[in-house]
Amino acid sequence: RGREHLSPDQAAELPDEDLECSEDGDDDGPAPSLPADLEHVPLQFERMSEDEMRARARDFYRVMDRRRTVRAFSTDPVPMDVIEDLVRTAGTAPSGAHTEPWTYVVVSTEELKQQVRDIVEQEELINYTQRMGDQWTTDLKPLRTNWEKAYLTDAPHLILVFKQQYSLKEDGSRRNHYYNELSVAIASGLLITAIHYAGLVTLTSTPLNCGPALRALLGRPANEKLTLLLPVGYPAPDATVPDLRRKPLDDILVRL
Ligand code: IYR
Repeated sequence: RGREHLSPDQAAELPDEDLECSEDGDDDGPAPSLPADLEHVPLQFERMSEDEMRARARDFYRVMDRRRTVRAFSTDPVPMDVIEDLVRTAGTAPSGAHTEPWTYVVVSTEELKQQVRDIVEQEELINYTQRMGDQWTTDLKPLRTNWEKAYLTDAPHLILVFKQQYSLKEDGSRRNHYYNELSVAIASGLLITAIHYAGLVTLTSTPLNCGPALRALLGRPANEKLTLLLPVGYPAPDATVPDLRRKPLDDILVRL
């Protein structure tokens, strides 16, 4: 009868027995990926005063407005337990149907960082000279980027962000990861925020055409696709950044 495609109004017109799920689990349609009897518990939430809210909103904006993308890294070490908390923060992001479709691969050894750099530079040389085209490379000129990626070996850690497009259930069937692209993008925003808040810097690099080679190098499965590569560390003492200005509020906010 395909009653799973009925609207609630149409379903309400059916006799009750037509709507009852059979209990035997044989032919009563798909089972949810989360437990069917998942408990709902009281929300832990404390309201703050409007004054406190205002102060915190302003303070956090001031903190985040100092974030800059940095391309020159110090080789100074950063403790791994700090990186672990940054990844924990990324893992607090909302995700489609709570599928948590992300894997964070942290590369911290000189050998592996060099291998990542070799793969990325080999592709970026082709990207800059052949794939990206005149307009794209011209648009990037003011930012002074090029195919050379010293930050990939200078930064103490590289976080490679993989999106899981699906996962495999125990019976081998695929579990759909709804909105995996958007979920990982939201989580990446949290990760970048956490890196900055912890007093470190990063660069949202998107190594074009490097996904399959890096996935193979790092031994990640076929359901995972590389979306971002974030070097994490301190800025080099002589690091510079382009003198960019952010759009004023009235250019990004529409009040209706
Ligand atoms: N992936 C290249 C190119 C690049 C593209 C954009 I759009 C940027 O904002 C910056 C760089 C690279 O990492 O150099």
